[in-house]
Amino acid sequence: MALLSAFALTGCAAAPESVLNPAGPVAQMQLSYMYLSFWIMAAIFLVVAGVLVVAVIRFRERRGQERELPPQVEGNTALEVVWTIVPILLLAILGVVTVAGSFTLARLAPSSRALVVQVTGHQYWWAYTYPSLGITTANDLHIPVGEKVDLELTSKDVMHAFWVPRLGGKTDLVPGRTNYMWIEADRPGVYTGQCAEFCGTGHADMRLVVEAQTPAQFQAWVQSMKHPSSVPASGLARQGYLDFKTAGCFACHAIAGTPYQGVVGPNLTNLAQRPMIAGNILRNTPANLAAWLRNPPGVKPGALMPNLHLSPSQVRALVAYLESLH
Ligand code: HEC
Ligand SMILES: [Cu+2]
Repeated sequence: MALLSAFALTGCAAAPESVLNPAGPVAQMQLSYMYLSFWIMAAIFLVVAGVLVVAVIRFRERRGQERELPPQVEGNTALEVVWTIVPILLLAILGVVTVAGSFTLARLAPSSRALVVQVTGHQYWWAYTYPSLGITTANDLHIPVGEKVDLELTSKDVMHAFWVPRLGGKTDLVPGRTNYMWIEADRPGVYTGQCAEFCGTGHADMRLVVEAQTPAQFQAWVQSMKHPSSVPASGLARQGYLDFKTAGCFACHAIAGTPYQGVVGPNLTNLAQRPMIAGNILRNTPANLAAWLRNPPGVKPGALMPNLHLSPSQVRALVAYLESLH
């Protein structure tokens, strides 16, 4: 009983990543298929369990019957036909509905209408490029609410899977090919998810954050990404800006508005605006940034940003610089 109630208690969370709590038309449609198959299964269960209970009660052994063998029945054409036809019909219903739904979901809006985001999986973080807006960011996907967003998904290294349960089902990111899906959020909010295809040591730390914003907020974000202030004029942040080069960060990271154009690691444009860092496992605070810079794989096992053995003053300056990026 204790074990069973433990299972029941898992339902007590606020359900931020539950497919039963959809926040957009794709997840809503997929949930309706889950209910359809659930109710079909529930009906089958009731029929089978009901027949079993009736048989157990009606044909139980009665007093005086102990020695008597009941009539031995075998083969019944009518029954055989029924339990062949009924499952075929049920599977046909499920098959037609889900195949039709899959085609609907795979049909992308004409690219002139929908916002396109190229999603690239990396061990262990997400890159997002908005080709029509000329913006690249990482780990923090911004979308406008009430708008269809076409995702073009691929991978730089191994297979990953994009899964934000409240917005839609999983789609794999496969190196060398592009998969498509679309999402849409009904309400503003932050929707979280998780890489859903084991991709290495840091797999569980490869989390997804989707910020659905009102069109006005989204436009403001786009403008801030297109015109970032990335080159501090003075102070500790200025020192950090220079250290970004001397410490070699620029070899892997790009920051719009600077000469730094590395593509190995996440784009850091407007990093201070992001709620989280390191594949969305740490809140974006100065202390966490400093801990990250001191030893990335120590903070996130398997992280492919090496420990660069920075001096404490370099860390201070780089944190000041990164904090100024908004
Ligand atoms: C060899 C390539 C490489 C170098 C050099 C490098 N990084 Fe990184 N960096 C990465 C990778 C890869 C990640 C993603 C790690 C992860 O989340 O798994 C990352 C992540 C980060 C993040 C977190 C970003 C986010 O969105 O989660 C910050 C901040 C960062 N690096 C800053 C720096 C700074 C500052 C330097 C220079 C001192 C630097 N990096 C040097 C590869 C590099
Ligand atoms: Cu992954």
